[in-house]
Amino acid sequence: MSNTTLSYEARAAKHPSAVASKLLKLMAEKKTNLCASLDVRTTKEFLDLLEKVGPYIAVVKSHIDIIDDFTYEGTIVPLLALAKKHNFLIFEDRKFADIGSTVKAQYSGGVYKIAKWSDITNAHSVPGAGIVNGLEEAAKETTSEERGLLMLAELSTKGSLATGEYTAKTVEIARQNSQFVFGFIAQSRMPEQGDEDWLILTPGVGLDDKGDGLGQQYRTVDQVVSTGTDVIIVGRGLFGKGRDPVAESKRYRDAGWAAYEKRLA
Ligand code: BMP
Repeated sequence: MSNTTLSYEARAAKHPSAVASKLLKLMAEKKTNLCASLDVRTTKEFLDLLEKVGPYIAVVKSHIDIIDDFTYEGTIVPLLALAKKHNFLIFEDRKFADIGSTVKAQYSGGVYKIAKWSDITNAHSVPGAGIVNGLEEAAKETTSEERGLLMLAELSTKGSLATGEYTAKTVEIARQNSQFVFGFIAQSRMPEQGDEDWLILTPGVGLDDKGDGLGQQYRTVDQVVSTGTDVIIVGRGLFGKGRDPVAESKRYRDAGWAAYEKRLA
């Protein structure tokens, strides 16, 4: 049976990655496959939005380096408290892309210390498999908490170069460490061998817009879930100009859940 027709609970029970298992369980319990991408410029906007959408999401995705007034105490400590209160995972969308030794330092150190607080992060495959090893070492040396990595196999943007051979090679890299790497940022299902169960998290999801004038391309919730997406990533569709984040996060949660149930049936 293909993973897309298995329930999140069934996949949680057999997944080799502890982070993936936790996420699948959480989605089943909370009945949501929504990841909110909150790309805002201040800690206050970020936390206020998160307090509103928290009950409806499985994951929050951050770009922590665009927050002007970032501090560990002021931004991360309350973020961790909200994650506990509303039961969601944290995904820092860092898109690492350097040699293993450099990403190791970038993931654990600097101002942001991402490995310390983010359950999930992601990486480009362009440097080859060393990037995964560097990140995994950093996670192990930084924390005893479970950490997971997503590889960027495809992008949502117009003219993306991550296609064909590049995407196929990205899956091969993931395969070399399929515990730490538990899935992909992608627009479609990736090939699975044996017991493999890649989680597919898909950005470029919007119910009202087609694009943003800067290369972003939106597909609907039904389109992405029916083609294999496990988690929908929605940003401006939730909190863009004139939008009510509570109403929109309920709307995307309901659409995401209905599409998932349709896929199971
Ligand atoms: P929005 O829904 O507002 O367009 O935001 C999409 C989010 O997903 C952004 O944070 C962007 O960095 C991220 N993203 C994307 O849009 N396409 C990709 O292929 C990969 C991404 O991480």
